[in-house]
Amino acid sequence: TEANTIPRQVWPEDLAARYRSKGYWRGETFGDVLRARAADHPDRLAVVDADNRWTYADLLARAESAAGGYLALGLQPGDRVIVQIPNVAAFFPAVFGLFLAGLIPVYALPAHRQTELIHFARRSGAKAMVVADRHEGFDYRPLADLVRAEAPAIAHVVVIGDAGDHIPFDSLRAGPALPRVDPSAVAFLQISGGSTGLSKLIPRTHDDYIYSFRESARICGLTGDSVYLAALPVAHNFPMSSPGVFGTLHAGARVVMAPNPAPETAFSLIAREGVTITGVVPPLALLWMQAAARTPHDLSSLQVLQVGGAKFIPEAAARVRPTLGCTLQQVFGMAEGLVNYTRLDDPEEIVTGTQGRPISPDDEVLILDDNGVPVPEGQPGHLLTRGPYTIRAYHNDPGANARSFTPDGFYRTGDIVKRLPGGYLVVQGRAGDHINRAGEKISAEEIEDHLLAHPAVFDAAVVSIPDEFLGERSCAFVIAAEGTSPRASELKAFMRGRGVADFKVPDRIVFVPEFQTTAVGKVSRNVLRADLRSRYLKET
Ligand code: J2J
Repeated sequence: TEANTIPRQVWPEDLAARYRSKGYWRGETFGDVLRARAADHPDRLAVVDADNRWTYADLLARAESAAGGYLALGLQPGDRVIVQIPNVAAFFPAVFGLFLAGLIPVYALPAHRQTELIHFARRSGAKAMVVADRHEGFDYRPLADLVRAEAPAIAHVVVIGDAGDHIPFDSLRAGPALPRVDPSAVAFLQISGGSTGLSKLIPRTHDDYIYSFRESARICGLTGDSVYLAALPVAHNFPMSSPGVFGTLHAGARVVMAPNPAPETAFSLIAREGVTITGVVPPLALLWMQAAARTPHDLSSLQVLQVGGAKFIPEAAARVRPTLGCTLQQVFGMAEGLVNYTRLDDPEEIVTGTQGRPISPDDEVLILDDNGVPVPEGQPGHLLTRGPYTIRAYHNDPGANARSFTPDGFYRTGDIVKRLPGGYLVVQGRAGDHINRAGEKISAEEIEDHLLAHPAVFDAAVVSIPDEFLGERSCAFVIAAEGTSPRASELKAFMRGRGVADFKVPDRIVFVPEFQTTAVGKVSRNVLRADLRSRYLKET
């Protein structure tokens, strides 16, 4: 496919008919959801941040203005628009405006830098960007300029706040009628964690994604009185949809945007806004549990703490209720689709010892050995899945599609899991070669390629090493080019200078004289990485 084709996501006709007849896909768009909530209870608070408190009616009005304004710029329904917006209320009018106009957001993380953004721009054929002015000390406007210089198809940069030379978001005004939007069409492109090479683009439809967060909201017990704290960056699939901010708005409840997930910030918002539910990654859960002992803030409104994105060990899981006084919910999900939850009324050993069970009765889960044969219940194997909200293909990436999907449409998650009675899954590990650093997925290959671009690097291999706090850290083994002796700090600075998300810079760099392997002939990178890990990191 060409970068300029409109993203598609297609299920076989029989399955699509089944998902519709079961009521999973209801032919609703994001725009329909917002319009319905604004009609049901216009005056209820929808979104709160440090500067704004917007009702559902406010939110719809702002989104409609934005939608008209985007189209008046000359953008056409189906065009892709990169969105790089941190946790501020304006995220919602910005993206609902795109949805109402039939435009397709491509969600970048606030941590992404020009290397990642240029890749998203080229791969998606994006025509515009919507960014914040500054957030937490970083200015997103010069970054947008860098991206635009390398991806000239980006004709417009819209800025929330002080726009400088760009288009102020607040200047966008409703114009002629908005288009009809097809609920079975792709609504947005989400970014994959990236197991091999660069991040892939994940096309999610209105029908499939709305099903996933509507059902998530039900499983997580959301009502119109719930208050969800977005502590993680909302561009992540977990705080976006499990049930996340969209599940919260679907339930007609209130979203509170935390500018960062530090305990001081989160706890004061929990107390002030009466937050009932939030979601964090395991390292944050550990930090929060520690900080809760000394906080002056009243956390008693908090009913549910969701933990996901990386493995939460049972010992830590058991401490959630004693320290925070709320119910733990484990969440094991992926931006490609499948999401598992422990249920709020599950017994303690399920909640602390498993990563939950799928959302849908129509989530098909296969657990296979290395030869593709199903393993007996309770045995670990490769997790494959398909279902009413799991993608069948990445956008514009035939190579990744051939690797990541079986001919009958199962997604190869790369996770090693075992299944317990009742369909509960326990994550055992991973087959692929990414590093899960505090829930941020880092592709070893992508980092190796960055290091190899340095003239003093002859070869590089990146592996994960266990970390008590982060879960995993990244370690790069480097062979220096002949006659050079680079320092670790120099290579780290080099990577930062290339404009990549800071979490991708290796935590540790170990210089080795050679990559000696016992195998003969061409050695796969996986074997090489495993060998390096066992030779140099046994003691750590
Ligand atoms: C172990 N590994 C986990 C868990 C994800 C909800 C929650 C998380 C994500 C997410 C998400 C894990 N225990 N509880 O999209 O909607 C690892 C697995 C998985 C990969 C997906 C959601 N929860 N993981 O983390 O696309 O390896 O989504 O395949 O970022 O994270 O990463 P991502």
